[in-house]
Amino acid sequence: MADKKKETEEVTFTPTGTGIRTNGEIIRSTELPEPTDKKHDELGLSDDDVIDMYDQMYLQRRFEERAMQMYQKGKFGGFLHLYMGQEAISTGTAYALNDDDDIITAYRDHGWGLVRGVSPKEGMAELYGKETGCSNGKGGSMHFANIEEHFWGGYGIVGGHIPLGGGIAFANKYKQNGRVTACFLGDGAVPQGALHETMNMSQNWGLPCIYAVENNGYAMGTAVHRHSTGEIVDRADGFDMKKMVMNGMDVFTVYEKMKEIATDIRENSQPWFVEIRTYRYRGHSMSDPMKYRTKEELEEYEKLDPVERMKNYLLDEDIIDEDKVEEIKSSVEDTVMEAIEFAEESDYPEKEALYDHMFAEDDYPFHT
Ligand SMILES: Cc1ncc(C[n+]2csc(CCOP(=O)(O)OP(=O)(O)O)c2C)c(N)n1
Repeated sequence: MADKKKETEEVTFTPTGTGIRTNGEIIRSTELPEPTDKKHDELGLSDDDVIDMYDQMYLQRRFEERAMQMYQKGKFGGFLHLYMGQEAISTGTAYALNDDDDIITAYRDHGWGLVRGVSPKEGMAELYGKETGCSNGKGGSMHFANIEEHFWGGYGIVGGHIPLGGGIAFANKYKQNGRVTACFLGDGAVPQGALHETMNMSQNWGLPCIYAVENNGYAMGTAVHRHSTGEIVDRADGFDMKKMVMNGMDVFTVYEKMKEIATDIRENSQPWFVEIRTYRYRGHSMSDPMKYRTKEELEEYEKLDPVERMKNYLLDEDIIDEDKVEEIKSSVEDTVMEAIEFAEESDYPEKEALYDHMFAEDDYPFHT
């Protein structure tokens, strides 16, 4: 008779990386590296630049806070993945790259759209499914895009856009136009084969691409340490790719490091793999009760809020005063409220427009 299987005494697949230790210490889902100690002028940024960066970060935050309210009021439906907490990454990157460098990301894309020229009106209308939206109301939250400004959009299939990012980088190299592609993905996309296949060919062909993971601690409700083994950034080693980990709660850090990486890519035409550690304040989408993390953990990260951090920097350095902060906030609020009005007054797309922009060929066989 076969030996009875030995019972396991210890359950080894419980969540790690979240919770509170018995000594009261909070275990963060993601440990943040130190931010840069450089001031804005040492990074080559003017006072106007940093005011503008704050304005942009606050716009991203307020746009989503209002979008969330409108969703809760039932003004629109579908998915709504909020980027709140991660605004330093979109803002720092967009300011570090050239305007014609290409950016592509997954479905948590509102901040990326706004920083790459999707107007709040076009963004809000897209959430509402209206024809005036940036994707004519047919994409919604997951499909913000602005190809004129080299933002190739949000994609809903986890990892599905990564080969597209590699393809854009391939095209740029082929055309020798000096452009860098920044392909952003969530930590949940790291174990996807598409990333590894793309990294392999990118290193082989020396593609000018940054593969940047926004490690916000969770993939839906699964803590990063439960879905990925080892350090994410070390995935680069298997491909002999250059790598870096950075603090994504500080916009100056993202700006500084992304600029250095883009310069290196332009000089050497070699890809980079980057892990940007951050935190998402809201649930995965709107129906997520967030039971997988403690409120203490959330509060820890709220103390590091990137938008507040930027505001405090501007005040501490006497770049702006409290009155100016209020002026910026109220102007952003007006812009967002106008966007809501615009979205509500816009029309839904016509039925006949259903297949427009879906296929490259006008007479694609399924059109009938
Ligand atoms: C191929 C595929 N598998 C599963 C899903 C369902 N899904 C949607 S989002 C998500 C989690 C992704 O998390 P992460 O990449 O960390 O991004 P985040 O939501 O944290 O920004 C999953 C599993 C999907 N959209 N596509």
